Amino acid sequence: KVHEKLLLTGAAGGLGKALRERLKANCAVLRLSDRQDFGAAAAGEEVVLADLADAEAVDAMVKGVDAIVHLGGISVEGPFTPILQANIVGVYNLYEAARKNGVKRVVFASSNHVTGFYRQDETITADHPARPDGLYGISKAFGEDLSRFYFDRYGIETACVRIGSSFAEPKDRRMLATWLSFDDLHRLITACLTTPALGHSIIFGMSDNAVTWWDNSRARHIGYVPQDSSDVFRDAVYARTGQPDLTDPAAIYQGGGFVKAGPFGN
Ligand code: NAI
Ligand code: 15L
Repeated sequence: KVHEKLLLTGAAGGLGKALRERLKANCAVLRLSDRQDFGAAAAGEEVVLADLADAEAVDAMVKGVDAIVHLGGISVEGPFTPILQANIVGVYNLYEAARKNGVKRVVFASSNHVTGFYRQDETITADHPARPDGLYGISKAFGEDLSRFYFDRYGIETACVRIGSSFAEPKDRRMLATWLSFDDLHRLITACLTTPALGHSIIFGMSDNAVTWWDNSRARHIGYVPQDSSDVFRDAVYARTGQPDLTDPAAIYQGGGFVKAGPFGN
């Protein structure tokens, strides 16, 4: 077990639930956090409830851990204020707490929506400029920039994992390109936590899908080798979904339906 105490934020969410058991292999103690109650700690776990917008609570959540897997936050497009509080103020509070408490490595759940306005007929690398497809994608781009600053200024290493679509199975045709299995997500996080020199890195979180829009050649040093593929679901997904309207922005851009969400109020 590489880590003595590992913090997982967003533990009550979809990916938090999927990772709770899997991440126990990575650490002696897994500290789980969310703002909503998700039950008691089991053996080898600690539970610390905290709202990411509350700097004091975030400091207490981070104290004593040696690495962080940061999944907590608003995970879809929507009104600005909750995104501002959870994803922008929240990620600042997290890195300030990491700095004050000497945490040296973070895996940050970024999103493909940082680059959602690239087209589905182009392949991009981590060197392509951000093209967020909404307020949510912008908040994740902020997290990527903030974590780069904390690396340059304070030496805190971060992997920004631009997760594609991490669900039990791909739900639609777009997700055949963007799908990341839960086991591959765990493999990817493990690679980020254990690679000797992480630096500040951006990696697209995807399984070994035949069709892809993302090239991870800039992240070879992380040593992530996906073992699952959406390809086994292809026939079933095609059978239950119709031919997409190729003039629909949701079928043109990588971000899918997110590119036409909103506008939202505050
Ligand atoms: P989710 O919405 O199921 O879980 C997010 C968790 O964060 C929730 O349990 C929620 O209570 C918590 N949270 C929200 N605001 C908070 C706050 N202010 N303080 C403390 N906790 C707060 O999302 P999911 O699918 O589990 O995603 C986890 C992370 O991965 C998110 O950051 C999301 O943006 C990112 N991601 C997920 C993808 C996916 O396919 N599941 C794709 C791309 C990114
Ligand atoms: C995300 O960033 C969301 O958190 C997730 O719920 C999915 O919608 C995913 O992107 C996606 O693009 O499929």
